[in-house]
Amino acid sequence: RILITGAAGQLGSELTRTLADIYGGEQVVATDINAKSAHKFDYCQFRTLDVMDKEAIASMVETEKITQVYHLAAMLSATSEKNPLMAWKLNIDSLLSILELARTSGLNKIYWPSSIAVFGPNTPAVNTPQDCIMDPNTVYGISKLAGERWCQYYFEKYGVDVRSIRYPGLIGYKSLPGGGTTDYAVEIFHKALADEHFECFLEEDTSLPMMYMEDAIQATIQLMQAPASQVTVRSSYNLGGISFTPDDLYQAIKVHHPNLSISYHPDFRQKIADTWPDSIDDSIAQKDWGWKHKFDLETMTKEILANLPAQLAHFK
Ligand code: VAH
Repeated sequence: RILITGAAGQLGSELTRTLADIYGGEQVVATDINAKSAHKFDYCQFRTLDVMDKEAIASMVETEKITQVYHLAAMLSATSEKNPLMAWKLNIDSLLSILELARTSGLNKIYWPSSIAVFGPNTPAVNTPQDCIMDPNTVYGISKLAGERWCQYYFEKYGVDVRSIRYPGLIGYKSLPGGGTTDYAVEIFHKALADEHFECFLEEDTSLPMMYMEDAIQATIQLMQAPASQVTVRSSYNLGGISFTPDDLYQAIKVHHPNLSISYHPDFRQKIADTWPDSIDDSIAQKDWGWKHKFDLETMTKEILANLPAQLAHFK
């Protein structure tokens, strides 16, 4: 059976649904620290779980007969800059608890998300390679880089089958914007539907690697279903999709919502975004497990604008 931590988060709320669709709701135990999230998971099992409580994780793995863990609970880049030591503890201590559990109690597969945030100011910014200089200077990026090293260590030293993807900025319509630097690209859609003015916290020409959530979910499933022999990267796979600037996204949305207006007010998140690449080389993921992204800026924009209105009712 599958345990998901941080199931109520941006990635979790969509990945949990896909895992339940594939394996059946009975096989999926969604967990989150926020008990109020329970209503979102009527299609599978839900339990509250604080990933900082390693005993609680261990006993849940035992009682629920868990064989795989998707460990998604984490603090994202912007929030982490406001709580550096808490972010480090949450992001790393919880990962180590789960890697240790996999080592000692034989969980047969672990998934853990990394991020393009592992790259830093001296990383080649265009078509960033799988292996290159990685000098993150954000708390989130430091924690994700350290996490990748721990994943590779537990695979090489103990044979733990842990797999990971360096996600670009993920954009979906099923969760509200959170503490991510790329969440401007979620927020703008909500403003477009309300025909409002969007105050963007990044500069208009800040190009970042981004991906529609459905592509990210498919990549995750493909990686987790690939035979172990095909998984040649045990730190974390580069994954590329589309790269765009806030102005590119604004123009793509404006085609459908001409009343949307925008102004640019860069804040502390601009400094985070400035250290991240413009585009990613994901040729190894393509070769190892047949990765291919489906959505481009136009098709993603259409898909979100078509589905967000009905979803808004769920956010009330
Ligand atoms: C963040 N959405 O902004 C996440 C992601 C590449 C960005 O890691 O923190």
